[in-house]
Amino acid sequence: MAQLGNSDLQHFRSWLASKTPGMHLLGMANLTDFHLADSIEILTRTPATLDALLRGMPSVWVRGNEGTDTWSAFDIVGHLIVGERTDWMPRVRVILDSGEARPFDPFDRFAQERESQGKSLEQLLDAFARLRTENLAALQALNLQPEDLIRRGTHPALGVVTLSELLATWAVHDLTHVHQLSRVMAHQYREAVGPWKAYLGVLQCAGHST
Ligand code: NI
Repeated sequence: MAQLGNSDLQHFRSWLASKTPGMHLLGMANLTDFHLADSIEILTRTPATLDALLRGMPSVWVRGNEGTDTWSAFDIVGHLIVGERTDWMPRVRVILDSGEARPFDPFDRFAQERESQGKSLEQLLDAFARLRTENLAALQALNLQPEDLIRRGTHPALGVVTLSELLATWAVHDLTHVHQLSRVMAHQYREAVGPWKAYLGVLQCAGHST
């Protein structure tokens, strides 16, 4: 088979993209790896995922954490609520309104301790689902175009970021906390599994942030 030259390959890719809009072209590590619709598929499902996993569960699974100053499932849902209220869509708006000129407000990673106090897990799951629905409606209403996705903003610690990076991070932040939930819940049976602990990857999982 004849080797494709670089320009042939470029040509082939543009042809393919024109035939299959939104198709993920493997190996192109840039904006084309991000598709807003794909991210929205995750963002839409997370409230139902957490609801199915946690609603009505006994307190060992809801309130158990990994030790002093670590988060339980209850804390994680509270943290996701704070993100919906103060982080994701507010930062989208900062990028669209002010670009790099105005840095984002820092994310308060401890706000849920105050805000979740006195609430039930069920109330938090309901609040998360409602806020996520509202935020996704607001996101869709912006009708973002490809040229919007490369717009830039300023993260207070990370420096310049793009709108597509922010939106991709919103989805992967959900996955991070689904991962964390699995780990925190598994931790409650760290000893109960006895010698099988050695085979259970989730019990060896460490070294990443909450
Ligand atoms: Ni987080």
